[in-house]
Amino acid sequence: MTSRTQKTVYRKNYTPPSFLANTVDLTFDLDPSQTRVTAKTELIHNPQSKSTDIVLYGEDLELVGILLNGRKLAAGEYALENGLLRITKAPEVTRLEIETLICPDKNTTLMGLYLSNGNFFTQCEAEGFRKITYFPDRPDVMAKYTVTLKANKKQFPVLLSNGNLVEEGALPRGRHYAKWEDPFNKPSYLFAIVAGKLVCQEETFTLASGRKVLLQVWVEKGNLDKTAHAMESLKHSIRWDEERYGLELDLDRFMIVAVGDFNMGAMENKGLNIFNTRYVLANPRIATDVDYANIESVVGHEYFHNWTGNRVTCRDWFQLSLKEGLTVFRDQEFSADRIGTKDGRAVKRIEDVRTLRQHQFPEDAGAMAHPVRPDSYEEINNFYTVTIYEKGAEVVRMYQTLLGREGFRKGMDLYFQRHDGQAVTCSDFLAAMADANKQDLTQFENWYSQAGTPRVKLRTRYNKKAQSLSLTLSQSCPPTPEQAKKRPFLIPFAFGLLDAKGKSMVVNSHDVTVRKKLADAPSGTALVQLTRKSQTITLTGVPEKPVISALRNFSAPVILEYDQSDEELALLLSADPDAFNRWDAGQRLALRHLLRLTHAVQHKEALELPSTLVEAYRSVLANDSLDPAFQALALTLPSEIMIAEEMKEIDPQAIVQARHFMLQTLSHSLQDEWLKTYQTIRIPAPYSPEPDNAGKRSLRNLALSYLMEGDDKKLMQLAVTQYDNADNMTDRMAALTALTHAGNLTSKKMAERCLRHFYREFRLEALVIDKWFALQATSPENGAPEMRKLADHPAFTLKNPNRARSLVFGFCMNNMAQFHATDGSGYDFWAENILELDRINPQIAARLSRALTQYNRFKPELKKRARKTLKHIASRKLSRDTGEIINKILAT
Ligand code: B3K
Ligand code: ZN
Repeated sequence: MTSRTQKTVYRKNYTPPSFLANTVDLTFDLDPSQTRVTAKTELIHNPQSKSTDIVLYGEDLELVGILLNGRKLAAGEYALENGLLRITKAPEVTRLEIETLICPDKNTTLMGLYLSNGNFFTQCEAEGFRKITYFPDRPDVMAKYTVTLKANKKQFPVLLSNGNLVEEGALPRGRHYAKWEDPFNKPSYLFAIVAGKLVCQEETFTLASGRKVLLQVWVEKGNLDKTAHAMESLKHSIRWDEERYGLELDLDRFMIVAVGDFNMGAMENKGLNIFNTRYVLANPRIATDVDYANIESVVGHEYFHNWTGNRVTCRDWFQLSLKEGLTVFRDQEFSADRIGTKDGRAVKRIEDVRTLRQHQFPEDAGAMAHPVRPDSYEEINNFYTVTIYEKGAEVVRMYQTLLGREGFRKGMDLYFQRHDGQAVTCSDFLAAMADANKQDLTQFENWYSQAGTPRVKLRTRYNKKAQSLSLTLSQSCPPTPEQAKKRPFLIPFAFGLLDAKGKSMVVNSHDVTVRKKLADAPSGTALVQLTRKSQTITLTGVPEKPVISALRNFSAPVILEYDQSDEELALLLSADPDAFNRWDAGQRLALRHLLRLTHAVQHKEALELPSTLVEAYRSVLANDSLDPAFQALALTLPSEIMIAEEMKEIDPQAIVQARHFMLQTLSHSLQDEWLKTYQTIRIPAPYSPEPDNAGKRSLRNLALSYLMEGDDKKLMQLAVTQYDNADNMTDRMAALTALTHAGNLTSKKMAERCLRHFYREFRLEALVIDKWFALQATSPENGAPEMRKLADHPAFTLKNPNRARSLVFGFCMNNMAQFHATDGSGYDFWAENILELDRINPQIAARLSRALTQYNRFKPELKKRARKTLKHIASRKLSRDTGEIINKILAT
C-alpha cells in the first residue's frame, strides 16, 4: 500500500503487507488533555512480501519511544516522515513496544480518540487507528487485541473495549482499570474504546443454539428512557440473521453505545458498536416513525457487519463495497421482512429505490462518479458514498435476482466457508456466487468496474396477425470522469404483461426464463438476461396488444427509457400486480407532467394539469384495499432533485414553481378526498411505531400537507390542532412541517407560534432541536439571510456534526430554490461554512462540498456564479478531504 505522502492511491498498486501482526496489547492511560498509549505488537514477516521493512502509519502523535525486541531504538534506527514510520531490515519476528502521547480534547475531527460531552470515544474506520499509535493500519493486517484502560474512577466510571471483560480493579490515586480481550482476529479499523459516565439497559438473550449472551445499550444517564427500541431492534437482528442466513452471534457480549458527536450513522467495532445518538435514542415524545424505522435498520446494519465485514473483511479500501454493499442489502432485506403488512416488502423496496434515484443517480452523473469498486482515491473517507453503499446493495441484489434466493444463500455459505477470518476482494465474493451456482458470472464484474448509471431502452412491436410481440432491449452507459467507453453490463430485466383490463397475461417465449421463484415477483413475471448492447426477444401467443410492466421490482439499477402513454401508465398504476411498478408508473406519469410544467414555467406559458393524472391520483386515494403506506408513497410527487435529473439544463426556480403548482392543483381538485382521508383514518392509541400504524399516519399526514397548500384558515387550523394535541413526535412534526412549508401568510403566523413553542418544549433534547433547525433550513420561504440568523442562534454550533447537518446541509442539499438563488447568496453561505468546517472537521466539510458536484448542469448564470465560488474555495488551504472534492468538481 501507498504512503500518505502520495496524493492519489491506486488499486492497481496494491502489495501485501511486509509484516503481519499476531497480537496487539494496548494500554491507555486516559486523560482528556494528554493520554498515554503503550502498544506492544508482535509482528511476523509475511512470506508473501519481498520487503523486510516494517511500515507503520501515524498521524498527530507525539512519539515517546520505541523498543524493538526489548531494546530501545535510537533516533537513527528508524525513519519518521510524513506520517510514516519505517524500520528497515527488521527481524523475522519483531516485538515492538511503542509509546505515544495524544490530545483527545483538542481532537475536533472525531477520528481516533476524542471527547464528546466529557466522555471518551474512538472512531477508527477507515484510518483513525493511526491517530492512536503507530501501526500497520490497513485492513489486511488482522490481529488479536488485548486492551487495558486506566482512568480516574469518578470521572470515568465505565471503561469499555472490544470482546470480553477479563479483569478490573482499583489503582492508586482514585484511578481504576479494566482489561478487555477480543477472542477474534480483527483489523485495526474495528478497534474501539469508550470511557466515561454512562449507564446501560441490559438483558440476557438466548441464541437459537441455546447459548446465552449479554446485550447492552449504553447511553448518558438522562437517556435511559430511550433505549428500549434499540434493544428490541438488536434482538430482532440477531434472530433474523440466524433464520435467514444461519449466522450466529459469535461473542458472549454485544454492546451498543450512543454518542452525540459522531461523523456518520454508526460503527460496527467488534462487540462494541458505537452509534450516533440519532440511531439509538427513541421514545414517542422525541422520535418519529421514520426515526424508529431508521434505528431498526441501522442497528441491524451494524449487527450484520459482524459477519459481513468483521469475520470476513476487506483486503484494501477499494473493496469497501464488499462489506458495505452486502450489509446494506442485508439490512434492506431485514427491514422488508420486519414490516409484515400486505405490501410491506414493496413499500421498503420503493423507499430504497427512491434513495438510490435521489442520491446515487446524481452522484453517478456528477464529478464524483466512481465505480462500486473504485480505482483510485485521494482520501478514503470521501468514498463512503451512496455508490459504494446503495448501488453496491443493488449489485448484491442482482445476484439474488439472477440466482434466486436459494442460489444466493448457497453463494453466501460458500463465501463464509472459503473466507472466514480473511481479508478479501469483491472478486472473491463474485467467485463464491458463481462457483456455488456453477454459473459463469464473468460479465457481472462490469458492475464493479464501471461507473455511471446504465440506460436501458425498450422498444416493442406487436403483430396482431401472428399474435406475437417483440421486445428490443438496448443498453448504453454515459461516459464518466475517468471512463469514456463502457462494456455492456449483465442486466437482469424482469417484466410482465397486462391486458387492456389490467389482467396479467401469460408470457410464452424461448428467449426468457419465466422463473416461478423469482424473488419478490408476482407470478407471470419473466426474466431476460440482457448481456449484449442490443437484444430482441419474441413472445408468442399474445392475443392482444399488451401493456408492458417493465423492470419489475426495479430488477437492475438502471434508467429505463420506454415511452408509455398516460393511459397505459394509469392502467399500470391501478392494476399492476407488481406493487413496485404500480408505484413507479405513478411516478413516471407525474414526472412527465412535472417536466412539462417546468418547461411551461420557463416559457411563461399557462400551467395546466391533465385530468388523467388527477383521476389516477383520485382512484389511488379512494382504493382502501391498498396498504396506506403504499398509498402515501404513490401520492408523493417525485422530488425536485428527481425532476432536475431529467433536465438537460437545470433551472431550480422553475422546478420548484412547477412542483408547487402541481401540489396546489392536486390539493384543490382532491380537497374533499384529502379531507375525508384525514378525518376517517383512525389510529389506535397509545402510540406505537409498528408499520401498520406508521403507514396510516404517513397517509393521514400526507393528506394534511396537501390540505395546507390552499390558503384556507379553517384547514390551517387542522394542523394547529394536530400540533397542539399530538401525543407523539410523528404527528407533531408533520403538523409543524406542513404549516412551516405551506408558504402562505396564514400558515406563516401559525407556524411561528408553534415553532417557538416547539423550541421551548424540546430545548433539552438535542435530536429534536436538530429537527427544529432542519425544518427551518428546508422551508422554501427561507434563504441565506435567514440561515445566517439561525446560525447565530445560541443552540447552533458547527462542531457537532448533527447540528451542522441539520442547518447547513439541510439548506444546501434540501432547499433547491433558495440554495441556488440567482444572486449567489446561497453559494456564499455554503462556501463560508465549508471553510469554517474544514478547520474543525474535514470529513464533514468534504461532505458539504458535494452540494455542487453537478454545478455545470445548471443554467448559465448559476453555473458561472458557482464556478466563481468553487474557485474561491480552491484558493484557500484545504484539507485533503475537501481539496479532493472541490478540485474534482472544478475539473469537470
Ligand atoms: N463502517 C462504518 C462507516 C465508517 C465511515 C468512515 N468514514 C459504518 C457502516 O457502514 O456501518
Ligand atoms: Zn456499513
